[in-house]
Amino acid sequence: MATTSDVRAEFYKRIGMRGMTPLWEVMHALVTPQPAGSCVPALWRYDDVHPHVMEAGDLITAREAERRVLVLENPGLTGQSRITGTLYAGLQLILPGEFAADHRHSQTALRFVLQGGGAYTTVDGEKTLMQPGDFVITPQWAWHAHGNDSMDPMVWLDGLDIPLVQFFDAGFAERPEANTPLPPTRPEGDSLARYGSGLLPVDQSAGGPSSPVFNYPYARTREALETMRRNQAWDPCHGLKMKYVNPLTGDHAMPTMAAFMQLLPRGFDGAVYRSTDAMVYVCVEGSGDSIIDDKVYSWGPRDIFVVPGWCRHQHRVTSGDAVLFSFSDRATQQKLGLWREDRGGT
Ligand code: 1HN
Repeated sequence: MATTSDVRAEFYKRIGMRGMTPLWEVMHALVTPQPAGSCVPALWRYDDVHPHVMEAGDLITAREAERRVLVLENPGLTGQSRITGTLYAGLQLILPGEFAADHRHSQTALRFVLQGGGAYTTVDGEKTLMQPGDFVITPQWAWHAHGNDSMDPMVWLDGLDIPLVQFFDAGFAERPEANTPLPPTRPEGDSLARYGSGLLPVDQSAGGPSSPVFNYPYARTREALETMRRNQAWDPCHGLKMKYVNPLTGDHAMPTMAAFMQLLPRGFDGAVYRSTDAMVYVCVEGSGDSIIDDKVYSWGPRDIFVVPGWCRHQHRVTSGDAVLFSFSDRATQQKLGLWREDRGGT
């Protein structure tokens, strides 16, 4: 006699041939009480990864590689070029004298400069020299190239919304035939002066989905935090945390990714926090511990670590004042009405 499960299995097979499958077999995996992603906590110590980044510099030129990057893969998502479920990250090296040619793509990119000084990126015809701690964006479909006319190798962290764009199957890219730089169309510093000085052109209209400011220099960010600390209560979870914004809208600087810089004072012992966006952190100054799901991750300058979405965590400062840069897909989640946070919950 055929059992119920035999009969059901035979039914599933027949409907499978017609492109159907029973919801009741998968529903609990599709709609979970809590987020159930594969992203796990992770930490990359700069001292561990840096020698390998430099070794890549001996193996391949920037021209040959197009972009010489070591991808940071989340240990829960190996083989997928993802640092979180929705974001890509990598460490890019550009050596003195190198040029990484112009290209453009529908993915949005951010850079966070870790090491070096005086290499440049060109975004839609405007060049900007980069320094450690600078936050630089490349809006979707903007031409961009990188070069290094300084004496020092430069390393930065790239963050892109590649998995998100993949999910929508909306990826396009374009590379010109020649490797020659596109001619400059605006002088250096133009966009920061025009849009990032607390002023806007009087007849400025809406603008695109990304901020027209594309380099947010660390010197300015650091000074803002230092000035604010004199008259600002420390948030129990975040210390003093600011978001990078598009001055035309007040929204996040990029349509898909949000980026932040926070100051945690000497001795800070933060309260437990979680939010639905998995965060990629970079320590800029100081050192500390983050307790993520009851495990301690210790970080110092240039270390990179990941807090998965909806994962309880708290930050503790162990030396100096600490400054943390971070980015996530919060800009997307908020637009879709998905973002949630939970302060101090147990
Ligand atoms: C890209 O365009 C850059 O322009 C870096 O520096 C990393 C990873 C995947 C796809 C495009 C860059 C990238 C990338």
